Amino acid sequence: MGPPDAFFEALRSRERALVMGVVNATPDSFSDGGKALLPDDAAAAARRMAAEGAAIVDLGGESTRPGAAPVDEATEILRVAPVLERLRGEMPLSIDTRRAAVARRALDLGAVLVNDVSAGGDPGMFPLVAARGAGIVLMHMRGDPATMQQAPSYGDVVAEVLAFLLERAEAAARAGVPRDRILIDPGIGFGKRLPHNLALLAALPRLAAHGWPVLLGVSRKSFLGELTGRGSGERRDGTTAAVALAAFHGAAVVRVHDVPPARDAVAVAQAYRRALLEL
Ligand code: HH2
Repeated sequence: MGPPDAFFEALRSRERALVMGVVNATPDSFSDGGKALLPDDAAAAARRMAAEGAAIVDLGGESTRPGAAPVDEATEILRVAPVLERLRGEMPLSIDTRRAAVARRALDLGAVLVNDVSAGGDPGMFPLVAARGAGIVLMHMRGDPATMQQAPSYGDVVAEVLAFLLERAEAAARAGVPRDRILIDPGIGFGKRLPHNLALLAALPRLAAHGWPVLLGVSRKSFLGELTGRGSGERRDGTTAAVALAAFHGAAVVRVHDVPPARDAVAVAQAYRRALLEL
């Protein structure tokens, strides 16, 4: 339980990265699709994550994995609204959507954050989030999920992603979204090949240097499979290593499917960082 602003207060006063737990009320999400399609199952998963230490739970009704087909607005709302109804007031909730209409319904039902992988692609999104005093995650994606992994290429991936994110953050602020409720996210795996993902992870301090809190989603992603040889059906424990590195290098929020190892990784990373500063 917490007041509606508990998440933003935690973000402001954080000493370590916050953990965002992922609940996908979808049949086709890449790692947990189908597990939480029933509202009671999704709500139970969210409650478990909050108990395990998630500062916020991100609920999605549309898969954005590479190659995923888009779903219509009504379907997306039908998937997420019953879950939000069940969880209202219990924990800070985020809605993972690109559509302002879905975000509106979620904010009506108590969500405090919109996780928008299109960074305000829907022209209604920024005005809505501003009018509600909610927060927004602005993520970089090249193309759209259906096509984004078809030979993405960049000149200077870090410079391009950073310029995009800074422009979107200023646009959201101009539209009236409170500046301390805007987060940026380089969008690991969204229209990026392994070298792009690694360059963006390595550039985390540079991304964070502009003052916007950085959210990072590495959980179980295919770049980890490329590095470790673990297939999509296997455990990708590389997630925990990536979370620790992200937390060490200044990520504000880590978005994960499995909260306990992320929580522990963040605790270790923070202690390590503090010890390093005291050397
Ligand atoms: N990754 C996924 C979905 N949403 N949002 C942000 N801000 N950052 C991310 O890296 C990110 C995201 C993909 O993961 P998942 O939700 O598990 O899969 P799917 O999109 O297939 O539902």
